[in-house]
Amino acid sequence: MTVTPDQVKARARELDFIACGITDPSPTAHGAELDRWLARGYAGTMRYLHRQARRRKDPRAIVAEARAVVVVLDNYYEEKGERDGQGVEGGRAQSGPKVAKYAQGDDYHAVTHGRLEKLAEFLRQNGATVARTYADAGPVPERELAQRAGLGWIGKNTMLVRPGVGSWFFIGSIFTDLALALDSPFESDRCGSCTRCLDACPTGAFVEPRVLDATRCISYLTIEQKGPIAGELAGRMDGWVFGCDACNDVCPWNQRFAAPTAVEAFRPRGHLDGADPDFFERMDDAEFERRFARTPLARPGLAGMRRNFRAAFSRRTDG
Ligand code: B12
Ligand code: SF4
Ligand code: SF4
Repeated sequence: MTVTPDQVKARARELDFIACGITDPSPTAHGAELDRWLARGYAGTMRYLHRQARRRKDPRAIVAEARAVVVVLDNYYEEKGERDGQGVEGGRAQSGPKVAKYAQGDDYHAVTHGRLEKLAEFLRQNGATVARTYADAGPVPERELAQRAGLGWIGKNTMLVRPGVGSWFFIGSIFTDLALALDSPFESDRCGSCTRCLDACPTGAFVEPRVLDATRCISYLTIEQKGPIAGELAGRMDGWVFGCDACNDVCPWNQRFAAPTAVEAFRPRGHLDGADPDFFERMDDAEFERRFARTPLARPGLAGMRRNFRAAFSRRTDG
């Protein structure tokens, strides 16, 4: 049985993925950048990125039998979010808690992964004996594979940006032994002279265009890092309590092209509607578990969310 790339892409569209491209698992062109990034300590406590480096640089080592990688984009954008209606102005500190858009709906890992599995099943029905799925988990250099599959360019904020779409999407991939025809890489850089994302970062986390010191990124500080948030950074969090959207919000490609997701499960659930600064201080473990176990907020846990609220509501002291 054979399947064409067009049939795979049509199935991806039926599953509400907004784009699909195909590349191979050959070594990435930017392995040296990854080594330099890790050596400079920009991964902080994300030790898994060091452990996965060899496979990120050479994706053939991820799934030995793979001959092609099917890459999909999963739009999570929704205009109405928890941060709307709370007087967010010019990205400055506000009184309400701000949750990054990608985390306002159901747990995205499950939502993207479930539909990715259906696409993998389609490949199996059409002759694949290997069709392994990855979405934000595993040693996959997702943005580079997506760029190579023709889906967009890597912007100065390090996001994969797609013309006519922007960057409000997750990336998923399927490593398969099907020999599918490959797409051409997306070669141009559409950022031009724009530097909006670099200028907008509240913590100054960009060392240079396309190089992010993750240890200064609010997303890392509120989700990945354990332990306290250093005072110098805590004072700059601008009300973000889980993740951060500042370098995506200002991107002209998002401002012009973002369109609401067709995936119901990504719609905002109002996890923190009406939450005041003491919201988590009053809560015990049982209540946190009951209300947040199936949301992205479960990752930092109750202690982490208390820490995030304290930091996000603290004031900057260095002017
Ligand atoms: C670790 C991680 C983080 C870290 C570090 C982020 C970073 N920029 O490195 C932290 C916790 C800070 C983070 C934050 C966020 N993340 Co994150 N994160 C990842 C993860 C797991 C690994 C990324 C990684 O390897 N970083 C190491 C650096 C060195 O690699 P890289 O940024 O991919 O850069 C490579 C290329 O850019 C290339 N390169 C360098 N220069 C050039 C130049 C050119 C021209 C080209 C072509 C390539 C190239 O070389 C690098 C090495 O391979 C990926 C999932 C995955 N498996 O890839 C998700 C992922 C990148 N994150 C994602 C998201 C959504 C976010 C947030 C928006 C969430 C939020 N709202 O808070 C923020 C955005 C912050 C930002 N500006 O990046 C999405 C991005 C989707 C997209 N449109 O690009 C991903 C792909 C998850 C997913 N499956 O959807 N994240
Ligand atoms: S997510 Fe926020 S803190 Fe992180 S790099 Fe982007 S603007 Fe800076
Ligand atoms: S804000 Fe400007 S520089 Fe940054 S990713 Fe978007 S277009 Fe590129």
